[in-house]
Amino acid sequence: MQPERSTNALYHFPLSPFSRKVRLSLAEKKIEVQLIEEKYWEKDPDFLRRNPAGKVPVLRIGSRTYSESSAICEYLEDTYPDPPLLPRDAETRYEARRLVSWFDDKFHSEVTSKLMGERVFRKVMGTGYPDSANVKSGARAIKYHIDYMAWLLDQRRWLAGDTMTLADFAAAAHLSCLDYISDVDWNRSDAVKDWYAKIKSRPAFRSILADQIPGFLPPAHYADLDF
Ligand SMILES: N[C@@H](CCC(=O)N[C@@H](CS)C(=O)NCC(=O)O)C(=O)O
Repeated sequence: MQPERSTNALYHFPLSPFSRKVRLSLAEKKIEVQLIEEKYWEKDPDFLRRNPAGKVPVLRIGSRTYSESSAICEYLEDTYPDPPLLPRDAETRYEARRLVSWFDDKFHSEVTSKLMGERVFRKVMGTGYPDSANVKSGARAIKYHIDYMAWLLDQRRWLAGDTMTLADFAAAAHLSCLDYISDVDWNRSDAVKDWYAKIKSRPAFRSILADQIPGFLPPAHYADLDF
């Protein structure tokens, strides 16, 4: 699908955590974009022209296209600095970037790709039945990650420090995808549950809570701001 001429567009997939991180940054900075769902596994030639890596998200602003979610978020930070999503001081800025990588690399490979990959994407892409060993491994690993977040939140208001940053958006992007399929045990940590309730109630989160994936109904608490 082509965006209307001269509108900004984000080619995304609703349950892609990388797309969600960019959607949250765009919404927090009040940058309007047309959301265009891209079934990236169908490898549409127009999509591959926009991003030869064949991955979502891809952001189109005017006549330019941008790929790689963290590079996009940092570009948005440079071009739309208000509100800032990376702290000014070098230490906290480093910590925010470290945690974005933690979630997009480690959490994604140990948890999101295992649980979402098996439970959702196999069905959506038609690649067979879930591999229960992967599901078990993802379900085991998420406990450790929630405990790590609880430990961070024991010392800080937000994940990287005392202000909300891209680290919170990266984490919330992954957890919200998993929450859509009821794979987050919110009773494991009050600190993590409170943090998620805080971020989930931001106006920037609204479009994510309204996502609907045919064939997968979210649990009632998914869009409930009080859980
Ligand atoms: N490092 C990339 C990862 C993006 C990514 O892996 N997106 C997935 C969807 S969640 C994708 O498009 N995968 C297609 C592929 O790997 O071929 C980013 O941060 O944008």
